Amino acid sequence: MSKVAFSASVMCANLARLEEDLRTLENAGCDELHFDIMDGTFVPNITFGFDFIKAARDCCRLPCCAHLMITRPERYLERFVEAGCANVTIHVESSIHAQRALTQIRSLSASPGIAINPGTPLTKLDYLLDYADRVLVMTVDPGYAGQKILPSAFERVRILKTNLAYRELRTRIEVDGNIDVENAALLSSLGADILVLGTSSIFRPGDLAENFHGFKAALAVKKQVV
Ligand code: S6P
Ligand code: MG
Repeated sequence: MSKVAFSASVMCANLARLEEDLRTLENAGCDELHFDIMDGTFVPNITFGFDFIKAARDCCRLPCCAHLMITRPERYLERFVEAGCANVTIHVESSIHAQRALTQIRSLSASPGIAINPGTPLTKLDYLLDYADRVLVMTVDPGYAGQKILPSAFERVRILKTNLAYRELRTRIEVDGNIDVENAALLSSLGADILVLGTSSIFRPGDLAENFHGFKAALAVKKQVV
């Protein structure tokens, strides 16, 4: 089983002491930061803008990844890269010309990702996989932290992994939503490469660094039995 990467969901951090939380994550060995960008239209919730990402970027050296849950994301790709995002992920449901948007992200020297909602057939990705470095498989309907995983997530990751292997693509699979130890172990055994860590794993009562190390250790143990 290959090594998984850990992407911390910033919307789940303590925003009143953001700098402290981000430095803690960096020192603990987290791989990247996951920024959920919501516009109140594509999803019912509203979150961060460019200035927030810039401020967070200045607090630590972790790569910043934008998960754009916004309508017509192509309007803002340049702004997110300019704000410091190393990866920009758009939703297949929100962009009519997704291939063009993914190509634009790459031309801006950022890494393109394509996200897909639980209710969208995986076949929608067929002609886009060649243009993305990662596929973000939503394991809950997007909009909020603290939801329960949808059981279809497991089969979707398995099918996607098989499809990528058949096509000899190295596109990474990221999973997002209720990634607790059990789900993380199973999803990574099925092919998930990047785990988004939120309230189900590290952002819970207790010390953030200890929660992170505890999650990693518990996952390593769990992976031996799945
Ligand atoms: C949800 C968003 C996610 C959440 C994260 C929360 O729309 O895309 O990135 O922030 O999944 O994690 P958890 O463990 O609370 O579900
Ligand atoms: Mg997300």
